[in-house]
Amino acid sequence: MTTKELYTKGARVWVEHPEKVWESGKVTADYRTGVLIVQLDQSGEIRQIKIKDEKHMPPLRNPSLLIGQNDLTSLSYLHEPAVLHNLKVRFCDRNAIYTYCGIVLVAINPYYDLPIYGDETIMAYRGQSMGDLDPHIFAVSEEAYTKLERERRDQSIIVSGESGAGKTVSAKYAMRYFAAVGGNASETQVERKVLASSPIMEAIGNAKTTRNDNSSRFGKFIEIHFDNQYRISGASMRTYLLEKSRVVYQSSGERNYHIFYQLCAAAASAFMPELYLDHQDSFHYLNQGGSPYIDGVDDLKTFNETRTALSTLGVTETEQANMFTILAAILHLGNVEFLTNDPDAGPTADNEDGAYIDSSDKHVGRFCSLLGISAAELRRWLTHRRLLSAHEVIVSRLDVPRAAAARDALAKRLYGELFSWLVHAVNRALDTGHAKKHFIGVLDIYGFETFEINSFEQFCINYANEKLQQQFNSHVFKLEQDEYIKEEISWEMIEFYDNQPCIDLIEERLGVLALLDEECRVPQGSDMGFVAKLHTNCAKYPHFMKPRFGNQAFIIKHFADNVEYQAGGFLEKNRDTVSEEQLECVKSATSCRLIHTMFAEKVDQHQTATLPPPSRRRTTPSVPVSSLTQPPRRASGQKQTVGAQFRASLSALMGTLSATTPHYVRCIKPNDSKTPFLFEPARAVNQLRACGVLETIRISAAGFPSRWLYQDFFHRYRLLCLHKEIDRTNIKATCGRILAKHLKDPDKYQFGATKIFFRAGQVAYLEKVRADIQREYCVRVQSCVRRFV
Ligand code: AD9
Ligand code: MG
Repeated sequence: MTTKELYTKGARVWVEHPEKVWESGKVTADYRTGVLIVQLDQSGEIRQIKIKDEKHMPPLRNPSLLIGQNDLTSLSYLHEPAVLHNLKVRFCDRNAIYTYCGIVLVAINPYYDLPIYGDETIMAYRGQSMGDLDPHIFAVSEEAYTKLERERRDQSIIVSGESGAGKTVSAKYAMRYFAAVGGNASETQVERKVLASSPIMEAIGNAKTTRNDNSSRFGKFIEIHFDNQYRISGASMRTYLLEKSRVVYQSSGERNYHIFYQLCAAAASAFMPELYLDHQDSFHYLNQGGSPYIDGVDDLKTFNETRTALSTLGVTETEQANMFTILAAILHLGNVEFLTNDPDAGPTADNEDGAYIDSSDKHVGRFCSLLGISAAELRRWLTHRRLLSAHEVIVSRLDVPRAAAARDALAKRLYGELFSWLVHAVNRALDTGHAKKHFIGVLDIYGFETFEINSFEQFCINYANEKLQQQFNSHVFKLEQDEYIKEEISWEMIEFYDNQPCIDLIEERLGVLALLDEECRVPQGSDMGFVAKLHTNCAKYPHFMKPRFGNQAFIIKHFADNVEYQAGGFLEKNRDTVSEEQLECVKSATSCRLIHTMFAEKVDQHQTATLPPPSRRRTTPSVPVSSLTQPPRRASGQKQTVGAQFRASLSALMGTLSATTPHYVRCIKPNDSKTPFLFEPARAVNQLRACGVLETIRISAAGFPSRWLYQDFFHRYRLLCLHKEIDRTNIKATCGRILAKHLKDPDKYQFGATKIFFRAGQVAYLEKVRADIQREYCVRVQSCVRRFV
């Protein structure tokens, strides 16, 4: 069909709109060259649209038959407005939050508790194939479970989307599905433990942010293991890059990790008075955001749930008490204040910039008495550092900003170690000692992020998303093209948008990560030095850009968006170092055994991710072992930078995922006010663009996005041929006759073994022809009736 034939009077089109993104209209006069006249549906306004290039005509609307379909690939026109409109109709008019987009399940956050997650719904999906029931996270989970059985190949469910889009909720429902269908009701009750791991991880790894009251500040991949009978036999979890900076700093409106507020709420009801806890607002590490409560959340109640979950996972009372001691100690550490001069001696020439702690500071004392360490030693090393020169050891006093930074680094390290230990404890509980035969992995990782100010955390998060997008692209293309091969249609393999060049910019020998590590190694390395190195070495990469102003930032052109990163703090965050002297103090603790276990195990979250699953690490699962008495495992070799560890853990994750059959869930956040069923097109479209859903659709559009079984096609379009052209013994040939008559260009479709494959737009055209024939038929019948009457 030519452009002129498509854009005739009455054709329905989409026109760009600044807020609605797209609005619908009708062509009021047949298209001649250069101008298209459109009347907008809602306002009635007439628009003259200048057409500079016929490749960029306003997109055509799909016939109404196709609107609201379960699967977006059944749309004839697979462009952005069509996708957006279809999702909106389903979401707003039908409260349908799930839609398939080919192999991707799109889930729009309803901010409303729908009655669609009960056990009866689980049972309804059990044993059904994906297309038979409405799209649902349970349908995807069922598909993964049956594929595991049928293909005996490990599966994964990869959940993505921006903050607050519903990833964690979706991941939890998927796990609940597996627990229900794969539970073995044995005394190990591993499925109960799998579910109990969520409240624990949320207590220590989730926090209120401006975007989400329960935002996960780490990534996680949970493997649910199955035995030969496809019953759950155990599980394991890997975590990725916890946002440790939150322990010491929160932006306005945000909170620290939930567990701290839970603990303070418990302390208010006289829980463990020996922790010297007080109202949360009295702690510097908890009050910076100025927003200590969460609507609808009772921190005390959640604290009790956290404790129950800890007990379910076999974390003993002593271990729990030790955990709370460390958490309380961190809060007291945060309240240690540094003064600019010695309150006892008064300012002197050589110490006027130095940091001092007032002798009456009760928080140092509390920190030390909680852990059982020497207060004098700690006081000394909170305000001094040791420098090794060629001939001597110099001890110098820190200035106040440096002392505060060192104190914060210690708090972050303590929390990070506690987090890792808990991950380890969860793994210990989920490891039943049975060898895993198969697994289904559920990945709930932070989505692509871009803020006003983007730092090292955003860089890592976006790098992870680049890797996932690459994995997604290659899989989608592979799957699509495999189907063409299976159906034996003639097909020239197509190239797809490959984001490898962006990954090269980050990973290559002189790429961002390597240059950052190099700058961290040089003695006088600085954030500015790092940016300068980037600007010299990376200009040759097409995905690198220098900002127009300033020299403290760099831009990476990610697949989802261009992001400007401020280099300030990159080095410190990548090094993640703590004063050795302070660490030694902490390690000398006599009242908290968990400290020794934590540091002895030496599993920080990045290393956890690259370690083999616990089932292969430990061999004595039948006797419950307190991790306080577990033998220490020391990491060998030099400390890796955070960037290097993250890179290794992502590479291990990609290796794991590529050995599985993946199932993708893309979560969409439809508005920022958390209003139930409010769909803001501009918000939704940004996410669809960023998470690659439209890209997937474009991939489909390059190929044959619509497909019909021969029988189904014949059923719908038999009107398009004469009675004598129908051969019921050979439906395929009949379909061929219909198509030869109406689609003159043979490139627009292909005959496969069981299906006909159509290029984008063809089904819409056939629908139009069918509607015209029907109308003509009606007119003829009416005139016959009139004549007869
Ligand atoms: V983040 O990247 O961790 O900040 P997530 O994980 O994508 O984010 P989350 O799953 O925590 O978002 O969802 C945010 C909130 O949306 C939840 O606390 C619920 O209040 C709400 N939500 C999400 N999905 C659903 C749902 N299927 N039904 C009802 C939902 N509410
Ligand atoms: Mg989350």
